[in-house]
Amino acid sequence: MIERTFAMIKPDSVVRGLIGEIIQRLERKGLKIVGMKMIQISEGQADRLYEVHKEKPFFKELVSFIRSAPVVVLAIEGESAVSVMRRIIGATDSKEAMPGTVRGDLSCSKSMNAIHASDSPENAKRELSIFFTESEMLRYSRLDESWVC
Ligand SMILES: Nc1nc2c(ncn2[C@@H]2O[C@H](COP(=O)(O)OP(=O)(O)O)[C@@H](O)[C@H]2O)c(=O)[nH]1
Ligand SMILES: [Mg+2]
Repeated sequence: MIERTFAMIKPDSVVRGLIGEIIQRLERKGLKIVGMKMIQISEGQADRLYEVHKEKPFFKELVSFIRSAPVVVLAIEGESAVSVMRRIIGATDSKEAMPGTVRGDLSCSKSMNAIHASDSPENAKRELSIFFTESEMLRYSRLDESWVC
């Protein structure tokens, strides 16, 4: 099923110059970028994105890290996009993330772990709505679209 998901290239990747490398991996897999912007995320947006972690001891650190430099927010569309993106990004902890995944290849720690991606279709919808209006998610066809299934 064609799904939409939310992803965010985190500040550690932005300041290391890895935006292109990460986007390239998603594009090559056949995922379609339907929305993309580079932003400084507000405290309100960070709170909403990470609301499930509000009670965690690392919450404050997480919000301050995510606001420490710009991020790139992405709306991504594709066959089973939610689970495919989670597999591409890899495990949360850089030490456990498999080689070949974004985090396995590029991330340095459990907190500075390169990229975020929604973990369920429900969260994808909720997270997309924090950063994109419906009209900011664009419609177009990729030439290889019919090959991705
Ligand atoms: N500082 C700190 N940040 C953490 C820790 N665990 C998770 N995080 C951060 O919080 C984000 C959200 O955690 P989680 O939903 O469990 O992982 P994800 O869905 O794989 O990104 C992670 O991607 C990390 O950036 C921790 O123990 N310490
Ligand atoms: Mg998560």
